[in-house]
Amino acid sequence: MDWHEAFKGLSSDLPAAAAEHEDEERRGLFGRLRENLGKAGGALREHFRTILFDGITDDLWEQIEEALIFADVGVEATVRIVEQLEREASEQHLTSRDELLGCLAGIVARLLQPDDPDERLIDVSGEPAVILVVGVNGTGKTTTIGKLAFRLAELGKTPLMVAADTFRAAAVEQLSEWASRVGCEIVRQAPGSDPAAVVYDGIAAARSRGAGVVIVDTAGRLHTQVNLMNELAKVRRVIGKQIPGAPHETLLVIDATTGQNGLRQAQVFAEAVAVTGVVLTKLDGSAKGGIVIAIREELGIPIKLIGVGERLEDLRPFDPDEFARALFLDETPAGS
Ligand SMILES: Nc1nc2c(ncn2[C@@H]2O[C@H](COP(=O)(O)OP(=O)(O)OP(=O)(O)O)[C@@H](O)[C@H]2O)c(=O)[nH]1
Ligand SMILES: [Mg+2]
Repeated sequence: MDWHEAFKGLSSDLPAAAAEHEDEERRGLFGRLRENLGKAGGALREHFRTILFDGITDDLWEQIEEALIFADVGVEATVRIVEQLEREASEQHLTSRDELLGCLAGIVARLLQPDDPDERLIDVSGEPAVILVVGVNGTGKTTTIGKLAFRLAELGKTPLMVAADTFRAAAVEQLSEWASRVGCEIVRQAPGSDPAAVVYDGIAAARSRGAGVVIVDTAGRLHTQVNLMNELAKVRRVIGKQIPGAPHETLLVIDATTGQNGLRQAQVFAEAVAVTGVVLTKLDGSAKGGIVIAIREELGIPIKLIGVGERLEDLRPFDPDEFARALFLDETPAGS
């Protein structure tokens, strides 16, 4: 999936620079993505390598189950996936490792496919559109905002960042740095200010300056910190009062390396602030990647973006087929 297909509400005329970039990406960066994602899939693929695919036995299904649970897929989803695999393997008389893994990748890809294809788009059709970015400390919120603003600017939108993380001393500076790298505006106040007030200013500024997408950075908080979760709900209300229907997106950033804990975070954040999508970061690290399946299966929240590195370019729209292949298969994906 290309970047211009990742958003709802973009002008259909893609700026020339972006078109060129996407073309280059299709040719060159795909390999890099594969390489980065490959690390996420690596642990799981390695695990599969230790399984002896020596005929279809109960032992084989058990080992596949173990591998999926090891990869953070979650027990319920694992059981469903392996049942389906057993069914398809028997119907199609699959026996070899390649056939079974191919089938498994297909099952997982279908499972990750949203019922409505529009569901995984990021809605930037509002004027301005407001994207609220939330999550636990250190998951990659600020970095993701930098990367997202970069893509939006490239696609002809005018992003404006709002530094509503007034809590951590260096947070405003960190976001300002991203804003200057991207070349977009930022609205900020002194550290310690009320985040809701900064957001209020930010939206007013976006309106008066004609910025198309307001991206709001928030302080990291544990899902167990009730006061901070209430603060987030307040920020959300303030946004909604200024622009009915906003925030148009509330993106929850989850660090893929934290495994199943990400599921619990997603649950609590979704209850507090109506999360519209998940950004899964650090898939280039030691993550095992299966948490994507658990979040989708158990919470039904679409995964919208994945972070595969620390550079401006290292954010990708989530593509279920590509992801499933990277998790299970050694092959290079088609089209690269
Ligand atoms: N390898 C890798 N590192 C990432 C990715 N996304 C973010 N990081 C790194 O994770 C660290 C934390 O990122 P931040 O963007 O500051 O995270 P945050 O959620 O804003 O953190 P707080 O504001 O403190 O809650 C930084 O060192 C980032 O470079 C990713 O996709 N891959
Ligand atoms: Mg931050």
